[in-house]
Amino acid sequence: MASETLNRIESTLASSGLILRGAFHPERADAVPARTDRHPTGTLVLIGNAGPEMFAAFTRDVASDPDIERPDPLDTWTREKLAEVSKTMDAEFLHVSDGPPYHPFQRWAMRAEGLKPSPIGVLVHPEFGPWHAYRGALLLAEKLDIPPPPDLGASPCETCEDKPCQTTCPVWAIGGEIYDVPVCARHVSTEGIDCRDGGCLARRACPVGWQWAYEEKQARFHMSAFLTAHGGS
Ligand code: B12
Repeated sequence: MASETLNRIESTLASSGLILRGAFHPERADAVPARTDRHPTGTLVLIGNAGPEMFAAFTRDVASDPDIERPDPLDTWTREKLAEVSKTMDAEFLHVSDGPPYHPFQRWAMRAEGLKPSPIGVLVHPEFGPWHAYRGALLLAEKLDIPPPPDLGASPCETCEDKPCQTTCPVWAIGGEIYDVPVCARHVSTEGIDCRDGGCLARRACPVGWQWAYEEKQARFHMSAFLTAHGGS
C-alpha cells in the first residue's frame, strides 16, 4: 500500500500477526460511525488475519498472560492490539464483535478489497479462499493516499461448478436460503465431532485456498467459542 501511514500501521501490527485488509474513504452509504472526537473519518483501514501468524501470536501471548479475559480471549487480545495501534496513529477503532447492531464489516471488506460473498455468506479471497477474517477497523481523520482496490475479477464461486459449500453440511444448517444457527449449534454440540474438531464442514469444502485452512487448534478454538455463544442445546 502506498501511504507511509499504512506502512506504519502494518509494522506496528507485525508482531501480532494481524494484517492490513484494505482501506477506503468512507461515504455516507458506508454507514461508518462518526469518530468520538467528531472529526469525520477520512480513511477507514481494515485489520484482520489470514494465514497462521495471528493465532500463533495470540496463543503465545495468552499462554503468558493468565489474566486475559474469558470467555472471549481472542476479542480481548485483538481489542488490546487495536487500542495500541490506534494510540500510535491517532486513530479510533471499531471491533468486529461490537454490537448488536453489528458494523457491516463484510460490506466494508467488499469495498476495501473487492471481495465477493460465497453462497454461504463468507467472503472468498482469491488466495486464502474462506480462510481469512476481520478483527477491527481503524478510523483515521486524515484522507490517506490509497490505491484503488485490486481488480480481483470474477468471484471464484462463479466458476465453481459443484459448489460443495452448499451441499456438505450434514444437517442442512448452511447452504440454503438462511443459515440456521440453532440447527448448526445443536449438531456441532452433539454428533458433529468433525465440525467441532476441524471447523465448519461447509467452509472446509471450499476448493479455493484450502492450503490456508485453519489448523486444528485454531479450528477447535473458534468452534468452541461459537458453542459458548450459542449453547447448542
Ligand atoms: C453475527 C455473526 C455470526 C452469527 C450468525 C448470525 C446469522 N444468523 O447469520 C454466528 C455467531 C452464528 C456466526 C457464525 C459464523 N461466522 Co460470523 N459473524 C457475525 C458478525 C459478528 C455480524 C454479522 C452481521 O450481522 N453483520 C451486520 C450486517 C449489516 O453487515 P454487512 O457486512 O452489511 O452484512 C452483509 C454480509 O454479511 C452479507 N451476507 C451475509 N450473509 C450472506 C449470505 C449470502 C448468501 C450473501 C450473498 C451475502 C451475505 O450481506 C450482508 C448485507 O450486505 C460478523 C462480523 C461483522 N461485524 O460483520 C461475523 C462474520 C460475518 N462471521 C464470520 C465467520 C468466519 C463465521 C463462521 C464461518 C465462523 C466459524 N465458526 O467457522 C461462522 C459460520 C457463519 C457463516 N457461514 O456465515 C466472519 C466472515 C469472514 C469472511 N471471510 O467473510 C465475520 C466477518 C467475522 C470476522 N471475524 O471476520 N457469525
